[in-house]
Amino acid sequence: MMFARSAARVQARPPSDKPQRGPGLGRYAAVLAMGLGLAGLAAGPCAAGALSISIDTSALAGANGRLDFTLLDGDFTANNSVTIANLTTNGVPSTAAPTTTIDDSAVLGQFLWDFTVGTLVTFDLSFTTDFAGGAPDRLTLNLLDAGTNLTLVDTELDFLSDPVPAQDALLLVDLANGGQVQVAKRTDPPTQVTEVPEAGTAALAALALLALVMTSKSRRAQPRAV
Ligand SMILES: [Ca+2]
Ligand SMILES: [Ca+2]
Repeated sequence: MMFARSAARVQARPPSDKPQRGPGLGRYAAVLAMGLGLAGLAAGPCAAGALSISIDTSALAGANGRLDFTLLDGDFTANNSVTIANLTTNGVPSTAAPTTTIDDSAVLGQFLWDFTVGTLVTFDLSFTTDFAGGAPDRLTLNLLDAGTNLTLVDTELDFLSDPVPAQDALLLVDLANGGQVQVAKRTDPPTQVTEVPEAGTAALAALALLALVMTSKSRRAQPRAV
């Protein structure tokens, strides 16, 4: 009969004016959203030091091209590397491009890849972003004429007076603070460079958005105290 008395005491309690709020989905969603948001902020604009790039080379189709990935040391410390992976084109490559890592241990790291230009080039970059002070190390991507080594594209990314100079770059990545990325916006002939969000970063953002939506719905569904 102990159970019966306990049940009676519970029933005898006056009902609370305040709605009873359990842990609920909303609280977990809020914690998840906060965690994902903080993770995203900590990762910075180039989360995990990785990029996927596509270049529309339609205006140069048929040219004898050379992609020039150059990593120049800016902080006088051997502390960074860049890996180029999944480099493909619908043109005619001179060789299948292997996954290649260049570094700044000899001041300049360089990877050249020749191909008959088609309409599209795509590749993935991953890189470290150590910075010892002074000028950041800089990755520069140029599209050159393989016969003359002169640029095939005039771009606005001309920084000849920078500590680590660049000219007519299609892409620049300064290896500090998570990676400062610049893609060419004004190109002649038109050569659109598109930075595709890294898959992991996009998934993180989608999860954070989903968690925020769940939080909002949960709060709307809860009864309001009067
Ligand atoms: Ca360096
Ligand atoms: Ca220029």
